[in-house]
Amino acid sequence: MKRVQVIDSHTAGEPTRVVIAGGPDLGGGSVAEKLAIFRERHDDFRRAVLAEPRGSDVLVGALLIEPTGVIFFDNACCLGMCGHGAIGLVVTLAHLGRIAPGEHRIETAVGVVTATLHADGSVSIVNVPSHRKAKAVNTGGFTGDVAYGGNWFFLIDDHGQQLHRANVDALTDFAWRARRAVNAGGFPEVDHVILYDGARNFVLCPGKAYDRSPCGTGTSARLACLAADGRLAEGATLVQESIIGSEFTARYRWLDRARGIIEPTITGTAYITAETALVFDEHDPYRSGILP
Ligand code: PYC
Repeated sequence: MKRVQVIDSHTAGEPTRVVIAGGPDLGGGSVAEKLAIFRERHDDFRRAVLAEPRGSDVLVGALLIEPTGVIFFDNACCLGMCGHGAIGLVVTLAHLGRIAPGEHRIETAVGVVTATLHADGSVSIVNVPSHRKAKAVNTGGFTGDVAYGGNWFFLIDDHGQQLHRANVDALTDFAWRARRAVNAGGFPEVDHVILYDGARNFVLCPGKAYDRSPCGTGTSARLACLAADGRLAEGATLVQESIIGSEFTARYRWLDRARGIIEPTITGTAYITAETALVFDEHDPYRSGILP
């Protein structure tokens, strides 16, 4: 029987499963190079760790690349960056006694981010450079901005939907159709959709699960749009609320104002929920997860 050691946490309600031992050998090289090998040769591992019967669609995986690198993945694919997941990783490393309050460098597949573990347990992530690619894209009856914050997003303010938790089925259906429309409309890279109602958002992730947190990379993309439109000043605080009412705070600084590139900082809190070993029995027909 193979065993994989994991620590589960949630950040603002969104779960992260950090694989701390028993992951596949991805050789030497950068995290981006390791991600390419993970994607190509170890998709069964991604599924086995996250899919039913061991996991659920909501879980986001984080494969720890010692000492502080990480590959993020979800029920559908690998993610470039993950804001809530990075906060969960930092709290996990602190829980293991491997890091102390202060600043830490985390290498992700799309660049290095800087995490600060504060004395009160909250975590700030200085994310990868973020920008808006296209404003007011109108496609298939949906209008929104396309922006990058470590992942690609279609951000919609004008949608006529009720952003309440009781309405997640309808929101999921709407956002899924919006994703198809924006992909068909010339933005195949977009795999997340966000709907806004004031401070609150609804985020649909690539595998059709909705983000219980306000989404760190999505909030970074939002900051890039607000900055480009002059709707939020450099250094000012944005409070971003999720569909379940949890919050991140966020701010940005300009990296290149002429090109609309910002450096976002996202702050949130994570809590450990489990320390466990996943067991893979070679006789179990569903050891690699139930395929969709
Ligand atoms: O917090 O960046 C994030 C995120 C991406 C997908 C789920 N959460």
